[in-house]
Amino acid sequence: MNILLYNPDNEVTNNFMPHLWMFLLKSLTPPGHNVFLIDGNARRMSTQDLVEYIRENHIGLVGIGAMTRMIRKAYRMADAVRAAGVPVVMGGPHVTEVPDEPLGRDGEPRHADAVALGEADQTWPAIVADAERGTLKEVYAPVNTDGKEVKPSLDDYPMIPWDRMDMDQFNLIKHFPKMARRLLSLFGMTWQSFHLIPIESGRGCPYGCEFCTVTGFFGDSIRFRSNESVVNELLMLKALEKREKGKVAVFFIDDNFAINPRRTKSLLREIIARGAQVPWVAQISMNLLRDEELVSLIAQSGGRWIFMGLESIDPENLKSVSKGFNKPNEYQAVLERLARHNVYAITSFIFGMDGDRPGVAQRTLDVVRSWPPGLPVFGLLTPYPATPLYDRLATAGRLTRPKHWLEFKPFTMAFKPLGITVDQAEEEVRQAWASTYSPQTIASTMGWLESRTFTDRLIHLLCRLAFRGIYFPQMKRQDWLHVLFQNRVPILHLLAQALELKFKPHPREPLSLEPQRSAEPTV
Ligand code: B12
Ligand code: SF4
Repeated sequence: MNILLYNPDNEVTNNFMPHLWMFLLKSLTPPGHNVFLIDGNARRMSTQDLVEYIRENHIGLVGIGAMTRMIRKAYRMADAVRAAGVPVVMGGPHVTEVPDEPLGRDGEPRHADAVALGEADQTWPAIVADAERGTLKEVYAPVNTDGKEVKPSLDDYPMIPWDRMDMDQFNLIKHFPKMARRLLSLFGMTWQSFHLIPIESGRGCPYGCEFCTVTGFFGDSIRFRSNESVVNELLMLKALEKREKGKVAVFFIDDNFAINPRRTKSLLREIIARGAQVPWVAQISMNLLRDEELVSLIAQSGGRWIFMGLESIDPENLKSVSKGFNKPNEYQAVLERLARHNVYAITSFIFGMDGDRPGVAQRTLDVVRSWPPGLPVFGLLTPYPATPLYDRLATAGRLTRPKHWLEFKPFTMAFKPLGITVDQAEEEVRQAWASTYSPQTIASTMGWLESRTFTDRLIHLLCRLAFRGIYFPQMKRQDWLHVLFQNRVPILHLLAQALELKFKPHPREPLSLEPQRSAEPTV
């Protein structure tokens, strides 16, 4: 049977990384089937395009996965596929949280023939077999014979054959406008491909922050892959990058990559010992980054950026969403420790919490400016279905758009905040993005980084220009030209340094994006 796995885009921004679930389920598909993958972020499709694709490729089953914010588009695409006579199975966090919605058991139209609840590693082969026999059930749940939920172990995690898959649609270089590619080649970046690959080394997070779906979905039992399996995957990617004359970076998508610091350190040591370093990004909560040894190993193993949900600079706000383990008075020290090792942070903030008052963006920005530069991102507190936050706000009658996902609008509140109006909260988030990614802020960030390596400066600048696109989508050529023109001073300054390094290379600073050695002593 020919199977299509499809992940819709959110119709607003472009995602920069393929979704792991598609590759994982492809690897877990029993032999004898052909699995096609389409990520709407890389290959935007209308309902008609999708139906044509399905007909041309004789697809017999379509699997659709989506986060809450893409679900509206996912349903639209699913409706078109079903109308063309091909069965649809849906999976992922959203349909697990509200399974009655895709199955039309809530009195609204039905969108899926079947749903896969929770982690589908073990149910997927059964779904494929049933679909082939034409006996799809409505619900597939990972349960044992007593009906108790079973979380898959990651001991026998499959090797995802990245090197044998057609990764063309995920080649980020191809999405760069020609002009940007030419500019990058002046900086020595002449790669044929650039792939950001998602890898999971473990699942689960026990922290239970009120707004987060992870503890409910993956459970508080943490599971890890073996070090060997993760390192082998990295080595395969390194071989792929060599073969393609391209560049590979990795996003460890674990919710809390250092949730068990002893295990994380042992994995990082093995990466170093086996020479499996590639530049990587991971999500780690700030409380785990007090550990100097861990940070040093992160740097030596290729870690470049750490995504941290700082959420708020107000301890009371943090307590109100069960995230009191974040300590705002330690943020600066943690970020400085990372920066000493040439590791930087993507710091995520949420506005609209109960303690927020007008001016919260400015107060946050004032504090952020006193830290080493990173990539701050801002969002509004969003009640995702089946989270404790959703239930609290629903009980208090504060939800203004209880099914906000069916009318998804980015940066739009779905509930009444306490100390600020809906309009003010939305304005705060706009202001935070505009100020953080203004040409003035980008120029001053580059000034701070002047004493850092050329590589650090180049990556900061590229990320700053790209992250701007999360709030101000930069889809067209004119948008990019405008951004480049506005930021011409730091770009030209960096270009001059690149030319200088090319013709008068500095022995201690090669023109390369390979992980640089940490300035700190090794562990
Ligand atoms: C990596 C990641 C990102 C990446 C990019 C996504 C990507 N390209 O991979 C980035 C950083 C960009 C990101 C952004 C956001 N993310 Co995010 N992200 C994740 C994260 C950490 C990992 C996703 C992952 O690959 N997991 C591992 C795979 C194996 O698990 P899985 O996707 O759940 O798939 C399994 C099952 O669900 C199932 N399955 C999934 N799909 C399908 C489909 C079929 C057909 C079947 C049968 C089964 C099936 O089978 C898989 C194997 O068991 C998850 C948390 C998590 N641990 O999952 C959050 C998560 C998905 N993100 C979340 C959110 C909220 C966001 C943002 C909205 C945050 C924000 N405010 O900006 C944005 C939205 C991005 C967008 N494009 O619009 C929420 C989603 C909640 C929800 N109900 O939708 C999650 C769950 C985290 C959370 N805090 O609750 N994210
Ligand atoms: S620490 Fe992160 S992943 Fe864990 S519950 Fe909190 S927000 Fe979710």
